[in-house]
Amino acid sequence: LKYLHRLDCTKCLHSVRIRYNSCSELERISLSAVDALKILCLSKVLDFHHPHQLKDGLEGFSLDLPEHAETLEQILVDCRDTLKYGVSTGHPRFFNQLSSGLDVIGVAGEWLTSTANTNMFTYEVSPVFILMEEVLLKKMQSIVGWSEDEGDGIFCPGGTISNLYSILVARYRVCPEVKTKGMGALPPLALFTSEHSHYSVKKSAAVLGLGSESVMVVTCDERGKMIPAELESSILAAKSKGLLPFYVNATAGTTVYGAFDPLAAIADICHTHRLWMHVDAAWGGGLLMSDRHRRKLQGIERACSVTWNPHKMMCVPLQCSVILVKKPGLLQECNKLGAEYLFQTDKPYDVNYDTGDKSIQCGRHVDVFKLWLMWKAKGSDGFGSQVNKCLENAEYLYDQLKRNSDFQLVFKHKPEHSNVCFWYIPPSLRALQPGPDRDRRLHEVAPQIKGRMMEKGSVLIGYQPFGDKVNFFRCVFSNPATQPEDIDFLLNEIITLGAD
Ligand code: ABU
Repeated sequence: LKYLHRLDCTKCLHSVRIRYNSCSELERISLSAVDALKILCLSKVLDFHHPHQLKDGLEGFSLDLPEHAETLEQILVDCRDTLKYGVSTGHPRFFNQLSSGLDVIGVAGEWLTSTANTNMFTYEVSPVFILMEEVLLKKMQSIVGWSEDEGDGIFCPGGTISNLYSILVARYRVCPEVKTKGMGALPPLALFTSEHSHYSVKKSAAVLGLGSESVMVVTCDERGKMIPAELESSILAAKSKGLLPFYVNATAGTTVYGAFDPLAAIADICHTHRLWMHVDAAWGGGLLMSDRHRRKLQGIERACSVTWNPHKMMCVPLQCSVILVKKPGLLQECNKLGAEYLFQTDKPYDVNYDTGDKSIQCGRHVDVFKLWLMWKAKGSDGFGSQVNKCLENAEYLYDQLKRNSDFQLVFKHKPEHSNVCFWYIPPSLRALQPGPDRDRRLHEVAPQIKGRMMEKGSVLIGYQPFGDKVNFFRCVFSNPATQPEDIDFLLNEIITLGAD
């Protein structure tokens, strides 16, 4: 290939690059490149409508169910409109959620999974998928750093359920009678997690009958990392109140700041107090795939259990989440009920492969195939490159924000993960002194800009308050299709939409 030509859109920051050998070839390719550019420029992240508008029906799109079958043409229109009025989470300018992107191999995997239309409870009906699950779990356990004879686990519906499993199994370990006798068999328990951890820890404690107040919230540093000395004193305080500490959740990649708790120091404390150490790496687990970034999870190998969501940083289509448990057999012991109609012991094959009784579900969706297929298509190093690309994007945004005084970073450190948190300071607020009045007005900026963004549909980013910090934007990168031009577009869009 001799030459490279770049076509830029005059209205936005999109560009396409064309490789060509001759002038006539450039002319020919340019026409289709212009078309591609137009599609990119015109395609929206979302075409927002309020619930009442969608419920009332829009231009031939009705949610109502008919008495009689619709025509094939109408069915196709229904499909098109379902996507049209939804949100394009695969768009390179969708920065709203930890899971984004659209991997074609993953989509193919999901199609095949639906075609197979089977259930993960027994080898009898899912022989290939059950073995794929075993292979993937082993691979992920070895990446975590567990030895060949350690490790168990199961794919389950999302990080919250994975975290719930970790508490369930940890509780069973300290008091196996809870399975048959219930909460009456338990002393008052205490569990520990950081103030920046995911709300699923408290939710799981509530669901499991421990109560959300049994969760002790440990203070973090300015960067959002759990402070080990605070954990230690929290454990001692709980003991002095007559509670029995049994479980610590450390987070590898917090939801808002993308912080990594100091896993090795937390593991030391868990060892001293004989506590179950869980690592919620739902978001940060993907960094284990990158030679450049996996050191941020140093100490994860000492965990008793790990949550890891490939549907986040590895861009696997939703849903794809695992709970890994270091001690083999514990999951099965904790959850097994041995329903005789399903888990017969006299089947004509090794019934250890009827893994469904490890689960708290009966029917279980096949989430393994798309991940297995993507791993085949990319290799471990392909996932590593994707992760590196997303973190490079975060660093690019961080650098842009640092040099633009219209923006203010929520914490000054370089991002450890792909989360970048910042305020936009509109012209009307720039002269105000820091204080309650400025805070009150700044709190309204992100939601107002986001509302305008949703109406326009050109880009989407999340915001939230945190602790004493008023609403700020959180930009996250998990879509390797995002380019620096998309990040420039985001910042320009915020400036444009927030000009007043
Ligand atoms: N744990 C769910 C992540 C939510 C989010 O995308 O921010």
